[in-house]
Amino acid sequence: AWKKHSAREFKTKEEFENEAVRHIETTLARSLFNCDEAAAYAGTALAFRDRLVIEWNKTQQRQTFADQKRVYYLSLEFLMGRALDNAMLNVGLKDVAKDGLADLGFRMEDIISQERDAALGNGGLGRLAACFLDSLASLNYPAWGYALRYRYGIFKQEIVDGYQVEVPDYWLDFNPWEFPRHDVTVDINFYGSVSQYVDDDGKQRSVWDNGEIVTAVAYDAPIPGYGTTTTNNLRLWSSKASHGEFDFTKFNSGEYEQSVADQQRAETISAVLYPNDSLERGKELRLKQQYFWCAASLFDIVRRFKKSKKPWKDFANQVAIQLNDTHPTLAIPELQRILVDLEGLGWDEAWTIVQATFGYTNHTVLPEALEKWSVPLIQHLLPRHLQIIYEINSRFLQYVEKTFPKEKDILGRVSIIEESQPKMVRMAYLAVIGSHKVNGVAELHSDLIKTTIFKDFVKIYGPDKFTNVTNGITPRRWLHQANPKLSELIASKLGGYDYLRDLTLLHKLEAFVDDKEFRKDFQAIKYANKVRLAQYILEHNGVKVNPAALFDVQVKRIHEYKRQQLNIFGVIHRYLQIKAMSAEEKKKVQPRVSIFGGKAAPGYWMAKTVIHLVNQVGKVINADKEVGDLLKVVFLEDYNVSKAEIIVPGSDISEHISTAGTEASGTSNMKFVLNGGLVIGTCDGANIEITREVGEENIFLFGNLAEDVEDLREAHHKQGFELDPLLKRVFETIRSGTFGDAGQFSALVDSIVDHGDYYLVSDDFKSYIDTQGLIDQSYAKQEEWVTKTILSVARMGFFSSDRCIDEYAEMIWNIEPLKPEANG
Ligand code: 26Q
Repeated sequence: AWKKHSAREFKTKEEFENEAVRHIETTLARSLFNCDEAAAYAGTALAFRDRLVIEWNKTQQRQTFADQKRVYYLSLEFLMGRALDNAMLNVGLKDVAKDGLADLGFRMEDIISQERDAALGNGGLGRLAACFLDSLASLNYPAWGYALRYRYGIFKQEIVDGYQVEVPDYWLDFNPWEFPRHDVTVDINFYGSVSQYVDDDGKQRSVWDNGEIVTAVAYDAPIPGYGTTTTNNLRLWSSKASHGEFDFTKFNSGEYEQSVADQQRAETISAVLYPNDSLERGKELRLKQQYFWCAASLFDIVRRFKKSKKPWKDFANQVAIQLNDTHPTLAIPELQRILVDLEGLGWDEAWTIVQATFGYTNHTVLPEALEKWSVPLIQHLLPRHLQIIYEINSRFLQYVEKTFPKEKDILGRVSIIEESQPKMVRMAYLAVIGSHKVNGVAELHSDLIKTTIFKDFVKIYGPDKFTNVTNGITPRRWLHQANPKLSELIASKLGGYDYLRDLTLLHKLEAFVDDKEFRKDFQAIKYANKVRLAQYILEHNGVKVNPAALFDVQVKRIHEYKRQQLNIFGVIHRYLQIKAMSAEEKKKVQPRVSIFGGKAAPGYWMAKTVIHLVNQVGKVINADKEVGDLLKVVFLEDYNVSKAEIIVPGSDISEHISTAGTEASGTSNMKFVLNGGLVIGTCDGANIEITREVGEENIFLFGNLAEDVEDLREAHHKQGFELDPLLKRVFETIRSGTFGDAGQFSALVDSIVDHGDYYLVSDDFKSYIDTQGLIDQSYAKQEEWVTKTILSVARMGFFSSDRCIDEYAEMIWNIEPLKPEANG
């Protein structure tokens, strides 16, 4: 008889050492003689992995037997970062491992940094999905994530001569956190044709076949919760040639190359994450990725449902599927196809199930970022789905016509098909029509989608279909893991770590705002985190910065709408001011370090120009003896999750300065404030709600409001506009060649001077500069500053992704937690 399991539940450092060593010697077949940091990492990871696996199996079994509704989070991106630290903190044995590693001669930080980031995402949307997984598990919701197992994550960024260079991120050499499930496969069809026939009951039916088949193989990763044994599943699909496809006749008859080429073509589907976070239209491979992933995930979900032997009418009581942006929208026609073509349900019966199953989260209002696919491309790749999309559209338009008979233009406006040349499928409209709820990610954003891109749909469906769920972040990674000293200090005041599971408890910190000891400790922790960041900057940029200076950070994807150009123009302005000062005046200047980081999409020239300018400006300013420590400018290479964990706690002020109305939410703003930093920001995205929570005296807001943006842009075009005089001086400096050949930066300057300044850099410049001045003054009054930061931390409870997940569970998914038994 099989023993139930052989759990190796180490509790002491000796037991941990035994487990780690056993793994190094047997699982890895390595001698302890040459146990380097990589081996120590592997041994530690495998020891903790064993702990997760046991709870993972129990959780999955419990969820299967519980027979209650599950949520499936479909996201093409999960920006997970590293897993070991998270696993150790969740299991609750990080200190034990630390002591054990010390016995073996290793430092915990060195071992943790051996792990490569799982960088399966671009930025905010992908990291949000990762925070959601953490909260879903921590709150005991039965939930799965589904995505692709990209062989290459987001590229690694190198800065060479001030320019971004992209290097492939092959991350799978050693990944102890994934479990291949070679027995869990799904065959996915592409291309081919549709034929109609009449079935035995006289019903008209469609079949899609004669296409090309690619096999999806499941790879699973455990997602442990904090303070619970619930361990959920993240399932990633990898593509490979199907057995039917890999043609052995070809193989044997000497067409070896062709047969290997076919195999490689199949594997290409899951090869690489697309590095654009604003759309690059029309790439067939991207559409193939989307369908491959949606079809494999839905097959898996339906297969699981069918095992329960429940009738189809129960499907949406068992299954909630959340669409993270429009990337998984093909799941809608795919489920309709499964129900109608394969399971024989009637159209209306199936459609009711589809709508009740899906929820759609929108992350942008920028028109250029709304996904569209050409009708000929879908026709070619997914002929049956195109028919289904047309049928969905025609029934929808009939309804609209009946309901609004007097409105002639509405049909063209809301049609899923854009009547362009070629015709395009508007994925966001399909997602709205196929879901029962649509949500934006911050209040302003949710209001904006209702009055702009989805205005007609609010009229058609009523306002209740549209809702808001303001984004959040997991306090486990973004406070406890990234800033253990602050987490510990807070716990010492609040009587333990309960606040990590209920972040609203942070409000109790307000009582300590005047506590001298606490203030001193709080300040010392910020200083220590700045020292650590300064060391990092010295090591990686060769620039020595003073930890006592004000650290001003802007780290995020590089985008014109996020306005890193506004920041660097502001830095140049500051430089010009310092250069014009007498020695006496210089003494009054608040020293600053301007820290930039972020990747540009490889084909986004304007973004790459911004990176180049930042580097050139840094080169000039950092070498200028007249400036010295008063101003330093650094660009941190290859910004990613694990680097954010060092950068975020080391910031005094961070910049969230998008043109009002363009940043759906932003989530790093929340991370910075939670770590005792303040924000300079526009009235955009979640900045508005952060202001409401922390109080407007604790945030530095500036710039035009969203409601004025349209008028300003129109005025630019009709009347032209007067360039802000301070900005003009900045441009003259750039044009004079101070930062190298001015021609290199002309596109950037011209987009403002000659092409209408779409992102309102000039309109907001004065207000930005003035606000930076206020920040200098406020920072100089350290006691006032510390009060602001403590009160802000105390008021950040709302921005936990736990609150966010509870809102989704209640308003959109209608699911309940499934707690492990008390002894489980
Ligand atoms: C789509 C089609 C083809 C290729 C790429 C894409 C693509 C990929 C990623 C489009 C967009 C993205 C990512 C978008 C994103 O990160 N949006 C951010 O989402 C955050 C979480 O809600 C918000 O906080 C940010 O405001 C929003 O910009």
